Amino acid sequence: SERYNARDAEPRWQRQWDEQAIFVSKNDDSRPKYYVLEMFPYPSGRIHIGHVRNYTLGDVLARFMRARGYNVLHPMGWDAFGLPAENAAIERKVAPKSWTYDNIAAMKKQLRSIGLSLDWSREFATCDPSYYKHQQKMFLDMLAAGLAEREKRKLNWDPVDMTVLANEQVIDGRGWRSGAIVEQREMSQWVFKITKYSQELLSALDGLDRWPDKVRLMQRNWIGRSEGLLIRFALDQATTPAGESELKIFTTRPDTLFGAKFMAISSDHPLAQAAAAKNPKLAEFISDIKKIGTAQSIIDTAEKQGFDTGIRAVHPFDPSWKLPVYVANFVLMEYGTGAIFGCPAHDQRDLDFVNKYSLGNTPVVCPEGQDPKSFVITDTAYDGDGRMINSRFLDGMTIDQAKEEVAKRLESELRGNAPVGERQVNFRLRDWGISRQRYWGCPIPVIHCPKCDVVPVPDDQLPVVLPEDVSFDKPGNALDHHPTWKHVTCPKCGGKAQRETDTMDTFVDSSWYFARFTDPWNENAPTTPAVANRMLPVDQYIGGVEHAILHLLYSRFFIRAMKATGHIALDEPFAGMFTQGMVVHETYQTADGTYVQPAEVKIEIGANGRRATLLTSGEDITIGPIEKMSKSKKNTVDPDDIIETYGADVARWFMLSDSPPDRDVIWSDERVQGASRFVQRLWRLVNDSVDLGKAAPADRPASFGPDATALRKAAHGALDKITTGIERLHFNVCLAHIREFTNAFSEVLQRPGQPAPDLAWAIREASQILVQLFSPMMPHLAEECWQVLGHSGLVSEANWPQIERDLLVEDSVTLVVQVNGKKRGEVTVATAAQNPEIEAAVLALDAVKLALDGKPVRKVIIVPKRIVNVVG
Ligand code: ANZ
Ligand code: ZN
Repeated sequence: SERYNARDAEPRWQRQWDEQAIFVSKNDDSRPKYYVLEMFPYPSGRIHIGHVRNYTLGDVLARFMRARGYNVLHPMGWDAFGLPAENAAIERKVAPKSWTYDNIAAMKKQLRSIGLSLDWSREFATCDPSYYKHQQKMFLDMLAAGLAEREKRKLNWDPVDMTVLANEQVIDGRGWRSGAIVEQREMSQWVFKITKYSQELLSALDGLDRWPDKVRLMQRNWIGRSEGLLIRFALDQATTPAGESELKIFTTRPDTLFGAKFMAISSDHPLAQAAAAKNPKLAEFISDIKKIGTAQSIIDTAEKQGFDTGIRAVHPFDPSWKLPVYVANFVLMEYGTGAIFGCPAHDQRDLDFVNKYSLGNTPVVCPEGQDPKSFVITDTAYDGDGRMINSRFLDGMTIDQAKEEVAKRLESELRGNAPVGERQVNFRLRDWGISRQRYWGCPIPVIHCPKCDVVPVPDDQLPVVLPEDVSFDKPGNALDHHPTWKHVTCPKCGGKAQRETDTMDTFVDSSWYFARFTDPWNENAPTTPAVANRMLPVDQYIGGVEHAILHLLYSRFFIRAMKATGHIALDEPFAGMFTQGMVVHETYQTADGTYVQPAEVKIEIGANGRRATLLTSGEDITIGPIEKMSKSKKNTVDPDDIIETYGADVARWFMLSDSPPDRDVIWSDERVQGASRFVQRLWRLVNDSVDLGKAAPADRPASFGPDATALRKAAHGALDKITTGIERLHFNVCLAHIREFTNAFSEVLQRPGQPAPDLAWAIREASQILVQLFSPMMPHLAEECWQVLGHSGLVSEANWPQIERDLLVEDSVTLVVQVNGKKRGEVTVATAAQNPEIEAAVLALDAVKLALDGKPVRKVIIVPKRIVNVVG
C-alpha cells in the first residue's frame, strides 16, 4: 500500500470532525460528565511547543473519556488581557484590541492543526465585553458582600514616568523604562478579601487528593499558617518618645525568650516614625532601606541592616533586663505586628544581624546528648529540637513545654487591664490586590463622587466598556489620559464624578473562566448555577507548575466568593490537577558564543560522539546544555514547522513518548523521525491485517486455537494496561505498551501462509483494538486506519473496546529466586504449579547451586507469585 500522507489526511479529518460537530458537548446530555481543561493560553501571537504538549496531554484524556461513554466537556478560550498588548501598542502603534484579536485568529488556526478534540462552540476571550461584563457584576456583588474593599497599599512609583510599576518592572531599584529610582507610595487599591478564607483554603487542601503533593505543599507554604504568641513588651520610658509605652511583637518561638538579644521593628512601624521624627540619621536610614522595593525576593536576599533607635524594651520576665530596639530592613510591617524580638542563637537571620552589630548570643535550646557547657553558637543558628538551658524556670523542658509555659504565664499576667501575652494564629497570605493602573484590563465598575464617595455602577449600565480611541503617547494609564471616558455623572446624586480608572489584575479573569465555559451563552449572569453545579468541578485540570500557587489559589478563592454571592454552589474548582513538565532542548553556540537555532545546525554521530557544524559554513558548533526552550537561547522549535514536515500526529506522539508527562521532555529530531517511522509502520500493519483478516468468519468462532489465543491475549493485555495507563495519565507507559503490542502483532502477520479462520478473526479483532488504542494519541492516522478497516463511522465516536478479562489470566508467573535473602536469579513456572514443582525448578538453577556452594538446603520459603528464598 501507499505511504500514509499526513498532509492530506489531517486537514481532511479535522474538517470532518468540525462538520459533524462531534466534540461539541451538550449541557442537557444525560450521560455522566467529565470536564477536561488545559490552562487557556495568553494570545501572544504564536503557539509554542509547550502549548502543544499541554493540549496533547489533555486531548488524549478527553478522547479516551469520550470513548468510555462520558459527556466530555473540553473547551478552549483566551486569557486575553495584559501588558504585552499595551507594549505592542507603544512599540508598533497597533491598538491592543486588534493586536489581541489578530493573535487569537492566528493561534486558533494553529491549534486546529494539532487536531485537538475541542468544543469551540464555547470559545471566548476574557477581553470580550460579553465576558468581563459578568466579572464586573461579580465584583459589585463581592463589594456588597464585603469581599472587595479599598485599602492603602505601598506601590512602586516611577517619579519620571509618573506611573505605578509592577514588581517585575523594577530592576535594581529603578524603573525599567525611565531608569529613575523607584519610590514607595501609599495609594488606595482595590483588594479581594482572600484572607477571610485563609484557614478554609488551607484545610480544604487535605481533600484535594488528586492534586500533586508538591502543589499542595506550595499552597500550604504560601498561605503560611503560624501558631504563636503576641507579647506586649513594656518600653523603658526614659528612652521612649512621648506617647509610646509598649511594643507588641509576634513570635512563633516564645520558648526562646531568655535568648533574646534585641528587638527589631519595621521602618513603617509607628514607633520607627516617632523615633525618626527626632533623629535625622534614623530618618535617613529609613529612606535608604525603603529604596529596595516591595518585592519579597529582594527583601529576603538583601543584606540585613539595622539602626539602633536608642529606645529600650523591658524583658517580660525580668524588669531589670533592657533590650535595644532597632529599625531593621528585614522586618515587614505587613506581617504579624511589624515587630519582633530577636533570638540569634536559634534564628539565622537574627544571628547574622547580631554578628554584624556585635550583640552576642546565648543558646537556650541544647540538642539532646550535647553538653550544654560546650554548646556554643558562632555562625550557624540551631533551629532543631532539644532541651531548654540558660532559661531560669524553663530549664530542662522540651521546646513545646517551654512554649506552653511561657504562653500560660504571660496570658495570666496583666498590664493595664490586658494580658501581656495572647495566643494568635497568623497567616502569611495577604489580601489580593487587584488594582492595576493599566488600560488593557477589565475596568473596575465604580464611580468616585466627591459627595457620595464610592458608588457602584448600576447593573443596567454594565459592562463598563474600555474606550477604543486611546493614545499611548504618555507613560502610565491610558484610561487616565483619555479626554472624556472617566468623566461621568454620579448615579446617586447626579453631580460631577469620575470613573475608577484602575483595571483588574488579569488573574481575576482566569479565576472563573472554567465556570463560564459551562454556560458561556448566558447573557444575564456569569453562570447558570444549575448547569455550573452539574458540570463542575473540572475533573482534570492540566497546566504548568508556574501557576501552582497564585492562579490555583485565586481560583479556589473565587469559587468561594461566587458561592457566597450566589453564583455557584461548589466547594472546589478543580478535583484533579496535573502539572506537566517542560519541553527542553540542547543549545548550540558558535565559537564567539552566539546562540544558533537547531535548524541551522547539522549533527553527525561519529566515533567520538555527536558533532555539530553550522549548515551554511561548516564551522564547528559547541553543543551546550539542555535548557528550557527560549527565544534568547534560540533553542526553540516551531510547532508549525514540525506539523508541516511530519504532521500533527507525529508531534503528538513525540510529546507523549519517552518522558512521564510531569517531567521535562528533551526535544530530539532523531526521535521525532522515529515517531514518523512508527506512523508509517502502523499504517502498513493495519493494511496488511486487512488482507489477512479477510479469511475471518463473520461470527466469532466458538473456540480459538493456541495461535489465535496468544494474539488475543496480547491484544486484550495491551488494552487492559493502556486503559488503566490513560486513566492515570501514564501516557509514556501506554506508548511503550502500544509499541510492544505492535511488535507482537506484526510477528503474527509476517508468518507465511494464510491464517486459519480463528486466527484470521483474532487478527481482525487485534487490528481494531490497536487502532483504537492509539486513536487518542494519533487521531488522524486512527481515522484513516479505521476507514481502511471498513468502518463507515468515525473512530473518534466509537466506544472503547471491551476488555475480555478471562484472557488476562497469565499462564505463567516469574518468581524472584533468593539464596539466604540475596537475589540470585528468576524462575518462570506455570501459574498452576505446586510447591514441590517450584522447589525442584529452583534447586536446579546453576546460580542457586553456585550460591549454596555445596551446603545442604535447610528450608525453601515460597511467597506465592513473588519470591522463593532458599535457606542454606
Ligand atoms: C522570636 C524568634 C526566635 C523567632 C527564634 C523565630 C526564631 P513564621 O513562622 O513565618 O510565622 N517575625 C514575626 N513578625 C515578623 C515580621 N513582621 N517580619 C519579619 N519577621 C517576623 O515566622 C514567625 C517568626 O518570624 C517570629 O518568631 C519572628 O521571629 C519573625 F529562635 O520570634 B520569631
Ligand atoms: Zn454622588
